[in-house]
Amino acid sequence: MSLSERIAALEEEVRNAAARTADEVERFRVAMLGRNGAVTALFDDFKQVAAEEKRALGQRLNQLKQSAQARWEELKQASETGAGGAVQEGDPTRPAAIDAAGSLHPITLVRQRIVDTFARIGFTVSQGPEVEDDHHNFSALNFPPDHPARDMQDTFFVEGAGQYALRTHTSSVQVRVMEGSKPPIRTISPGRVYRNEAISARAHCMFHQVEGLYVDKGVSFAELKGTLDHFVKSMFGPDVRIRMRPSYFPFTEPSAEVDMSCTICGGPGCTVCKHSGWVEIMGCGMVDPAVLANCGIDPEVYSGYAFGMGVERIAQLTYRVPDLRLYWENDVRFLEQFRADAFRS
Ligand code: 2NM
Repeated sequence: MSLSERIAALEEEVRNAAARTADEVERFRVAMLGRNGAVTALFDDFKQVAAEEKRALGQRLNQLKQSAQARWEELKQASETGAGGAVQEGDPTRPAAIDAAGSLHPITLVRQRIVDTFARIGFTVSQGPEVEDDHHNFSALNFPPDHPARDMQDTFFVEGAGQYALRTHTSSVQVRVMEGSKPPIRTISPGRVYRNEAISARAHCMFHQVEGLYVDKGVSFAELKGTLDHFVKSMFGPDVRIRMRPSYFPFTEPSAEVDMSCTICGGPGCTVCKHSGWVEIMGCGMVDPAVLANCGIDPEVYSGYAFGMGVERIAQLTYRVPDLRLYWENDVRFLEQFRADAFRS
């Protein structure tokens, strides 16, 4: 390689030189400008150059030495200030990564799916206050004056405002709908509810409900069952079945608990269904005629069904959430697992 070519090669090397640490900067200096460095070696060889070439090559050689020194200063400064200007990785003009973008909460996602399922079959959506009076939360719903749910132990009462409490269910919204409109009424009320309970893996003092109500002439228990069967299949798939067990609520007669076949084990039994093959998902029943009358609807003319479910419970079965406390701890390792569902249209 001629001296001219070796100068060109070193010019290129100096231009592209990178060094992150002080050690690397020093290695660059030694390799180029040290006593046995590449630039120094060229000065030795320069002595051999023919007289007529000396002027042009000498100039280039001096420039090379100057740019190697300048580059060394640059690298040294960058490594000291941590500016990193010496090392260029990737394209600095590319758009910022959006890895840290948030998404919808699993309770929001599941509540939307529940609401959409009922909206598609003609249910409207009703909302009401979270601070309720005794009439809408208890009395109109047929709770006797001495019912344990009215106890301080179970309900958060608003201090200094005796009859007001945080609603314990969204049935209070449905009382408002029945009082304010005429049948046919077909509505669901999603929302937050509050109960004075110790927080555990299975219970929280605040949770979300979706309650449903259908009032018209001739509404039957068979329609209730068919609607809930459709709902469960649309949420969990066509192979899921439901069953009903007799139960009791103050505001419905007859009343039932609804179980669905366990989606975790598919029947044979697991810890989620406690080896029964069935998991409880909601309560329901025919609206008690006394409740209809309390809300200004003639029970001789109309009948109705109602149901209520906990959104946390439905989400738990959808996503296999092992502990209800996970919903409100805001640990991103939990929350980020729902990103794919949140951005699915
Ligand atoms: C449930 C279970 C059974 C219910 C009753 C009413 C109303 F306002 F019509 F009386 N709304 N929701 C109801 C019935 C709620 O939740 C477990």
